[in-house]
Amino acid sequence: MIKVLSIAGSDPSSGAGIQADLKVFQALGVYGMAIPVALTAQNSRGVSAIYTAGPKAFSAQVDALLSDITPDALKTGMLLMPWAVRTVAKATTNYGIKNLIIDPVIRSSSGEVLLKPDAIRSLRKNLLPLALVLTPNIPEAETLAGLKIKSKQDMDLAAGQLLDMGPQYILIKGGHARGPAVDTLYGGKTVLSFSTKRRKGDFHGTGCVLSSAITVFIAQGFPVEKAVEKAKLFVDSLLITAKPIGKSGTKYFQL
Ligand code: PXL
Repeated sequence: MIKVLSIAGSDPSSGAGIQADLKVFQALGVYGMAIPVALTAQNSRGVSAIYTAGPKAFSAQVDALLSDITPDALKTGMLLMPWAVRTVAKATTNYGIKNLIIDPVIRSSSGEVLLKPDAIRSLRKNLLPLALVLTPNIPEAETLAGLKIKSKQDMDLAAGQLLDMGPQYILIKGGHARGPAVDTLYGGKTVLSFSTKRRKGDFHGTGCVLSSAITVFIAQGFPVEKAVEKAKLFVDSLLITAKPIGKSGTKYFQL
């Protein structure tokens, strides 16, 4: 049985965070596991409060799980605190986890901080060196690389700087720019662009669902290039059928 683990925040509306990740794992036919590092209070309008699991409760979950079960791939989402980043980094090394996919969630769409500044520093220093794939959107790539991305050249430069921090692949997601949604995958010898149609509306959890799907396909043994291609197609099919479920117009995926 192929097993994948998400370490991320909880979203009770279940369009993002560990709940969305588990739905993707289920939909794609692998055994999904999840450890919440933080609880968000949120609905379709945005995040209204954030609480952490606390370092003890978090480490206890990580050690209990990983001392017994080794996932074929691990995905991280909202980590919030530096101790969470350090615990994940230690666990990845100590428990010999091979495929680490990092979705460097820094802010929610509504602007709440989901990764504190000292956690960003820890992510750069402790976690990025262990990553197989890092999946920033443009604002996250700007923050992590420390430069503004206004052109394709800037994006190439940011990707180069991020690769220097250790991940084997960087997928920069262009969904927040105008025009078609173009994501670019940078690896040691690879630069590949994936273009999909821009779908109408505001969507909740697109980044979580994409990185979870990439995680599944990598756990199943696909090379990173193929895993990203398949995950993009999966997300695009979900964008087409997404519907608003709450009082805001934000669309949620039918998973
Ligand atoms: O989509 C970013 C994200 C990830 N994880 C959790 C979230 C959000 C956005 O709100 O709440 C738990």
